[in-house]
Amino acid sequence: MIFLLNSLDKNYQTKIIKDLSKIISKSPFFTPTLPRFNNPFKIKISNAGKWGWVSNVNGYQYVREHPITNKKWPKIPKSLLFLWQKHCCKINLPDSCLINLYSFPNSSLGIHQDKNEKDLTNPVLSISLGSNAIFRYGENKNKLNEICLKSGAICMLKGSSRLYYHGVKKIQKVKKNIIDTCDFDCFPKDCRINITLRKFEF
Ligand code: MD6
Ligand code: FE
Repeated sequence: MIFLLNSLDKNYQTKIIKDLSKIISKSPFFTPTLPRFNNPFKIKISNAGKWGWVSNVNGYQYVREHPITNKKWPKIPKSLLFLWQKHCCKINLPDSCLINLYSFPNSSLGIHQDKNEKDLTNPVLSISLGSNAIFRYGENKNKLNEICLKSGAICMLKGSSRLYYHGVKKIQKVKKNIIDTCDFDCFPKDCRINITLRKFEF
């Protein structure tokens, strides 16, 4: 797993948060549920791009439409496509952008692998914004490393780390949360947002 801590400056983070607010105005956050017993995740999600990741009683899936509005997902903003081109690939662009919302204080995300994509040789790129995440990752489920992902951090699953296990143990409030500074009603106070860019189709 590759970590680029402090990768994005405040201006760039602000631009992304503004672009996200436009996505959320058309495609509101919703609570996914776990496949087996249908119990809710401790985060909310939304998507942009041709394919949006969802989870419900039927399993994990990539779908073309928002499950509540039944509308197509908004386009992935240029600010995010540019980061993919810079760090992953100039030619093949992502067709899926998952937006995870962690509302302080008790959001978390279980240990998982990202393996619902058709071609697992394509990388996954993630961007962290707002509150800190205590992020756990590793090749082996029982031997995980821990790192603090702050606002502006980029991380990537690529090459030999593509199928690493990972999850968010907890969220830590920060003194100055850049999302609060931006003052958009769609984002709760002290939240963390994580964006993951992927190529779902071949
Ligand atoms: C999160 N991230 O940071 C959850 N997946 O909130 C992920 O699940 C993730 O950070 C694939 C690649 C990078 C990630
Ligand atoms: Fe993941």
